[in-house]
Amino acid sequence: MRQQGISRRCLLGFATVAGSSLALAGCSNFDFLGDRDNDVREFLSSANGLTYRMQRLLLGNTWLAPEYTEADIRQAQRPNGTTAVGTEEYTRLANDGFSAYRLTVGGLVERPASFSLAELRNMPSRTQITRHDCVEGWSTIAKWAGVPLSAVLDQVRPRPDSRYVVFHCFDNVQSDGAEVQFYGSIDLVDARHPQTILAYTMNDAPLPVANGAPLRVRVERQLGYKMSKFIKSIELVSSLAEIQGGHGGYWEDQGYDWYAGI
Ligand SMILES: Nc1nc2c(c(=O)[nH]1)N[C@H]1C(S)=C(S)[C@@H](COP(=O)(O)O)O[C@H]1N2
Ligand SMILES: [Mo]
Repeated sequence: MRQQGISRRCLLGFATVAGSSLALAGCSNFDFLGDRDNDVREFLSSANGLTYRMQRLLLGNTWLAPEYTEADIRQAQRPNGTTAVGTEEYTRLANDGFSAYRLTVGGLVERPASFSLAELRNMPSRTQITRHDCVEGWSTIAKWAGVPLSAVLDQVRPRPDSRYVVFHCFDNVQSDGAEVQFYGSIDLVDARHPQTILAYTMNDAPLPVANGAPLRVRVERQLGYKMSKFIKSIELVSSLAEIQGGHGGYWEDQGYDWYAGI
């Protein structure tokens, strides 16, 4: 009975604070989150966490982003963020048409593996014409083809304790006056979503360098900054707290929301 009382109070508390940034402190119902992963608990109690939970609650996990037709492609995909990578490592790979490129996938997986572009192209593929929304306020429609991220995950078998997919990228970017490697992350729900692909073509041509060659992720239910370009490796993790600034991505470390649902 006592337990029930607490849970009703917490539910009321939850309804009252929904939409604000008040913490869900003191609710024993949510303590399981603290036991498993402290930063997740902290995240879920933030305003961004509420948006994320509400969207997942109201819309479910399986809805598809709108897809368009060839006729809707009215202009080229506008390159944004990093559009060229000057490192020696990347230049060497690019000069050789990325024939020596290998995507390494590791972290909390049963079978760490690496894949050449040819191997990725021989896996199942998905083509989709979708709208890219940048947080800066512009949108473009483009056609993307690539291997579903879920197919890659099936090969490496994420361990039960993994929660997030982290993309480590080839480009270096400025953060507080220092040079850091661009990175991003999504959860396993988005990672396994049918429209989440590792794209290697754009508008029927090999992915241009400006748009993230040789491989960039498409996460169609979120904003452009969540779609890491120039992917070098993928890491499965249980927590984002130990990676760079601890907020799950370069843009997130600069203050952007981790969940950028559209
Ligand atoms: N590695 C990397 N990925 C990135 C960025 C970046 O600077 N570096 N910019 C992001 C932003 S803000 C946007 S809008 C899209 C731009 O993709 P596009 O160049 O294909 O338009 O890439 C995202 N992914
Ligand atoms: Mo963006």
